[in-house]
Amino acid sequence: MTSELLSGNESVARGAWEAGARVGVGYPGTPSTQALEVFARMDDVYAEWAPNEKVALEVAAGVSMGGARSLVTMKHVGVNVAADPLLTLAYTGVGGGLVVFVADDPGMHSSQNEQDSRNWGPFARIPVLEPSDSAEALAFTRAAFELSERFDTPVLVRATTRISHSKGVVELDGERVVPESGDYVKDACKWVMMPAMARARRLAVDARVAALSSFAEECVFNRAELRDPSVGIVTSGVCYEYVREALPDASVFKVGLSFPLPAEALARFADSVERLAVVEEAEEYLLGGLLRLGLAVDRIDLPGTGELSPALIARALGAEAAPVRDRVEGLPPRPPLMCPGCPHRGAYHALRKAKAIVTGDIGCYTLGALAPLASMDSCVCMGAGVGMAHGMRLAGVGDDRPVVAVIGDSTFAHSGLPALANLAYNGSDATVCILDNRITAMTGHQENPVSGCTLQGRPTVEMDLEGVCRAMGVKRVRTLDPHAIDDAIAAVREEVAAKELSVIIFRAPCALLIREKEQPYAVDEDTCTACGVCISIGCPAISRLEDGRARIDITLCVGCADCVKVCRFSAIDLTGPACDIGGV
Ligand SMILES: Cc1ncc(C[n+]2csc(CCOP(=O)(O)OP(=O)(O)O)c2C)c(N)n1
Repeated sequence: MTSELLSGNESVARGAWEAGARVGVGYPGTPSTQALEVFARMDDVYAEWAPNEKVALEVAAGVSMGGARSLVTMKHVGVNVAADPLLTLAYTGVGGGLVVFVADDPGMHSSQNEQDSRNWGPFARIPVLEPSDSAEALAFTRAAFELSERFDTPVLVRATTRISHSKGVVELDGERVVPESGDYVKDACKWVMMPAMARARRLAVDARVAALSSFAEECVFNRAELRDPSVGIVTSGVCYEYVREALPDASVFKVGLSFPLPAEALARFADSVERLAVVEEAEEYLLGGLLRLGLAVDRIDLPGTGELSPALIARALGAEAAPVRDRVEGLPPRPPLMCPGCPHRGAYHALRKAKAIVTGDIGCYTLGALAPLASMDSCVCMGAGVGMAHGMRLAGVGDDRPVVAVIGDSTFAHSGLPALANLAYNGSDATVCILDNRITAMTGHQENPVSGCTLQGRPTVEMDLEGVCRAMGVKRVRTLDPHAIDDAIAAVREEVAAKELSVIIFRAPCALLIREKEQPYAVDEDTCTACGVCISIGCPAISRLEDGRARIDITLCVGCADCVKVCRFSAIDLTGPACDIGGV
């Protein structure tokens, strides 16, 4: 028997592979991304990045209708995007097994909100499996495909950051078994969801939930662990591990199938303990479920947002908390910043010069909201900035200061396309800047429709962004290199003055795609006037000395020369030899 240390994401990939999934499709999003990247490298599978989660799920739905098994991956907010097909696929059911892996982010380490994907279970009426460690991530994912076919339903496997990113020992003795995929059989009553058929399928959904509820009672993924009867804790996911660490003697009901909940097994557990409590992160999903079952739950004082820890749980239940290692004091803060050489910096400098109100979006360029650039005014969800620029103009904003949307290339392909179509269709006069760095940088360099390469490394077409914008009816479309800072400033000024919809495509590769580091720059201390302009572009390689003059750290400088171009006193010049920073 071989065992390996695997992360939860790697285990999900392995579970899908063992279950014979032939296709994996998803859209990147921390903490889920690695699951599909790992799956894509496995033997005998096909995997692709879709431009967004809705398309990913629809591709998988086609695979399923065609009789084969497929894995879909996304982060929690991705399910919002995929919700339209998901809620109706709950009606159609599946052909080949269809498993959606979703990773939530309690504490919002890398997300704009903290929603709990377990709620899709009762909302869509589909089963939700919730692993507590890597070994379960493998086993639950593999089992999810069987459940999907047995109950004719998509199945959600829900992880959180700690499950996705922590490693645990996993036995790798499972073989890959690819089920025979049957021929596609035309069946309009199952696959064509128009009202007459949907009404009938709606009843099938209820029958399925009833069958799943009976199954939940004997499902081995739900487990009552009876120890000290004075307290019984109902928990799931990573919180199970925390509870075991904080209160090793407590009785625990470990929920593995989070929807539907096993009503009778939970009632028996409640009867066997004196005090019933629930431990879960950032949501009251289990608590709500238990209260709806009529169980008397003792509400304990845990934070309603963010991640839990064994210490927090011990304290809330009046137990002795094991000593925890505190943060190391005195470390310098490390605010998130765009990398040295990042092409987004030039675009923001130009926008700031134009005093633009910037409706923003999600990607590395969201960091433009932070000091010293402080040049982005909103960030809601992927694609939102383009529509919001139009809305700001409708509200009458922008007569004295221009309204400009910024959006990255991956985000433009994800959900910027329909938003820009709206601006063209409805005659908006906003300016949209597409920050095209050729890659989905924020989530770790995933390929996307502009990159010219697929997830499995095949060369492919690059989306013609200029052509797409023109085809939508945008007449003013121009492309420039954001490192040409004076041109960028001039272009932004001209386009915002045009009083007509315009698109500026700022195109330069992500600094981390460039393997060769250019010769670094240095500040001439005698010429520097301490004006602070180079500091204001927010390059991590530039810092301010005590007397206000600037200093460049040559180990960080990649020689992009953005600072040289903004310095009005010619105080920055080349220094030292070019050096190789190695691969990225
Ligand atoms: C619906 C949704 N899916 C996925 C994500 C995760 N995510 C955040 S930004 C981003 C894309 C960033 O790429 P791009 O727009 O090219 O900008 P870059 O980071 O390269 O500057 C992704 C996938 C998200 N926040 N929301």
